[in-house]
Amino acid sequence: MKAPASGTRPRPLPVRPERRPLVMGVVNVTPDSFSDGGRWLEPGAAITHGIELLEQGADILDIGGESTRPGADRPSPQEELDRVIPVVRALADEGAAVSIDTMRSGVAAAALDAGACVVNDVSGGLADGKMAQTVARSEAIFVAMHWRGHSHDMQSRAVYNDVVADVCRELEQRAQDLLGAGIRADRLVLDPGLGFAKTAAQNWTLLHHLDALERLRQPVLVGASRKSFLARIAQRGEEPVPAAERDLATAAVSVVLAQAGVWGVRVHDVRSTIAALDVVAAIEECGDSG
Ligand code: PMM
Repeated sequence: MKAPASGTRPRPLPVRPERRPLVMGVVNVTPDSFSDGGRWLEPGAAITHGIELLEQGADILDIGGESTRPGADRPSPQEELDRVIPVVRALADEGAAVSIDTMRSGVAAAALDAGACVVNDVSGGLADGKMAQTVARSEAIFVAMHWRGHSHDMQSRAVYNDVVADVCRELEQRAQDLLGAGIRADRLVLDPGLGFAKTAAQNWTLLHHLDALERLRQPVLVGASRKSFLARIAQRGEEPVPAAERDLATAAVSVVLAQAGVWGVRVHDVRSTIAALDVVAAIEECGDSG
């Protein structure tokens, strides 16, 4: 008898552990992502990498086939499908909670069918008018990120009166539209979109005011990992710290995010963030025992 397609199996949704955020490990199946472009472009390499991240403690694997670094060109829909679907299917079949990082409803639908249980859309559904209904028809969690436009000109949109108030207002509007389109409130996660139409100073300001995001009353996911605003942390000399060497700074941000009570953190190096989150959990636990 033929095995059922992955998408027809019941898939438990990731639930935040009591003492730490969920850890979403990044698997970029792209030639050009800013921190790891090309390393996991072959499906076999991406699958092996995903399994390594699971072994390191990732709760969710976020599979993406389109680089969103400033100035990046978009792959065709078929190219994106060809990159991500074999990887989604293989990792879902391994039992992983798989997230598909896409702005295209067709890619989201194919990934859900292949076993994904989270749709992570950096445009929050704005780039494709069919995204909200596609996700609403499924049982999946939808991560809606704050977004002001595609990568080629997004940095010109980093203009705010008050970055915290403006991002919160725009995210709140997005949440209302998505809930109106049928996405369930208990399946909607919001993300401030660090680095997307934001300067380094604006990213730091958002991290300083995480309480404002928590007031939106939806779970919050934050992706700070290896982003260029971390390039000055631990810099010695003239050269900014290269992307692959920003994991300690990323883990420090994960601590701050955990202390703010976020739902999830999206990181490339799972090991260092898990160690950092274990420290936060151990301190909280000892508070309980007096
Ligand atoms: N950042 C990137 C890609 N996808 N998704 C969410 N929800 N939040 C983010 O901050 C985010 C994302 C860009 O980083 P990458 O190119 O290293 O994946």
